[in-house]
Amino acid sequence: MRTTESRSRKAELRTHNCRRVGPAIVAAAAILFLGAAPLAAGINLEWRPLFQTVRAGDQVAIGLYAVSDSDEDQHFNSAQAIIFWDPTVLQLTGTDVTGSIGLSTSAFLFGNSFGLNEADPPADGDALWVGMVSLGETRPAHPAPEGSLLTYITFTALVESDIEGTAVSLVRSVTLPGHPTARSKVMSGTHDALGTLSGPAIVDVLGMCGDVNCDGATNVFDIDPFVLALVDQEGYEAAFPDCDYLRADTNCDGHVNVFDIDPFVECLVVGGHTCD
Ligand SMILES: [Ca+2]
Ligand SMILES: [Ca+2]
Ligand SMILES: [Ca+2]
Repeated sequence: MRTTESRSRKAELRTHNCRRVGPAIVAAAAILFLGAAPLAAGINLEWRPLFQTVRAGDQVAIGLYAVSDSDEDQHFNSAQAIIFWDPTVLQLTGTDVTGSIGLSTSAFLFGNSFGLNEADPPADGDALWVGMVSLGETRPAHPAPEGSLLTYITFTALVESDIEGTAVSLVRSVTLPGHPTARSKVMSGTHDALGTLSGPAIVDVLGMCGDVNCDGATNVFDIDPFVLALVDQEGYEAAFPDCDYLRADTNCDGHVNVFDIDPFVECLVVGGHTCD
């Protein structure tokens, strides 16, 4: 069960998010860079989430960028990235190359020899993405901060995430039982030019708007729980011990009160109300 402190922090987070979130959009993402810089020039792989805060049911798109670690463009002809995520929170749906630098292939190739892509699309929290340009061609990895968008990796947010958000990670190598070792790579000719991998992309998934009884849908069955939360927090928490009381905070100001009634009705009637 969540503590009062964590609820309070969540309220702060929501309030913070609400100030700057359009329809489930946050412009910037906190990206941590891990690992020592390579000795030779390299091409780094870096996450840049398109949206950092979403609601359950929303689409999630995380940009995968190739970033030259020198002041000059570096060229490559293919790349692959091992991706880990929490499949109970996010469902991988595929890739989207809209606005990318143009790859002839951007895919999770089903049944690859490393055992990572066990389904199409992979569903168990680990996958190997492969990107290739046409034979004989190369693409530039621009220096930071521009970088080069390889592809978006797309997910559907299934459920509300923990207070810390849910992490989507880039992994340098992994060995699954009975399979050869898979490695993330950026191939420049026959040379692997991979530099560093960025830290995890963190996506904060908020509960579905107006789903105050936590059954995954917003409908008339949420009305009584909403009213209960409004008038009797303890009663609500006793009746719905696994639900976050702040689900009733439909205007995302960190409090549950009469000012949440109109936004709740909006959630109920039109669905998908977001805090903007
Ligand atoms: Ca897998
Ligand atoms: Ca509900
Ligand atoms: Ca409120």
